[in-house]
Amino acid sequence: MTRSILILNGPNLNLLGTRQPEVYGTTTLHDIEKMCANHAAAHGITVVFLQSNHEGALLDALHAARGTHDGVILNAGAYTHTSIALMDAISSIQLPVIELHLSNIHAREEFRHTSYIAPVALGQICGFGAAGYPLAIDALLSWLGAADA
Ligand code: CA2
Repeated sequence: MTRSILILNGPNLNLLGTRQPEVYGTTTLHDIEKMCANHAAAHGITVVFLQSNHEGALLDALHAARGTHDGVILNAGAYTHTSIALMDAISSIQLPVIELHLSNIHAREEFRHTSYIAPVALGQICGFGAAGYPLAIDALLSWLGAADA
């Protein structure tokens, strides 16, 4: 069966490439979506790319991922640092979730050092800008391959 990965992006990430290029770069979320689609095609897998500014919509997408996708790449944006609800959802869906950030959250303000996602994620990729997305796809595919073996 063709593997399927959900790539979920949280609040304000729709603004990528339009503001704060010194922090987040000039690549837009649409560019990242195309990059992920190309990467997925090269690996013969399916990716579904979603963005929402609403915590509930992100929760619904995580719940729906169970039985639909093999794993999730999640850039939860600022909800990373606040959302116990997202943490609980990740714990409950029994899917591998990679936490992703464009910036190195550990090198930024103290409040960004706390992640409610990290304790329930498979792992975390941060600080590599848009390149982190294909890296996360590779990491997830590698983990899924090892889990199958
Ligand atoms: O580095 C990341 O990917 C973050 O998840 C981005 C979040 C931030 O709250 C996290 O601490 C780290 C913010 C996304 C906001 O993106 C914008 C992009 C352009 C202009 C304004 C906001």
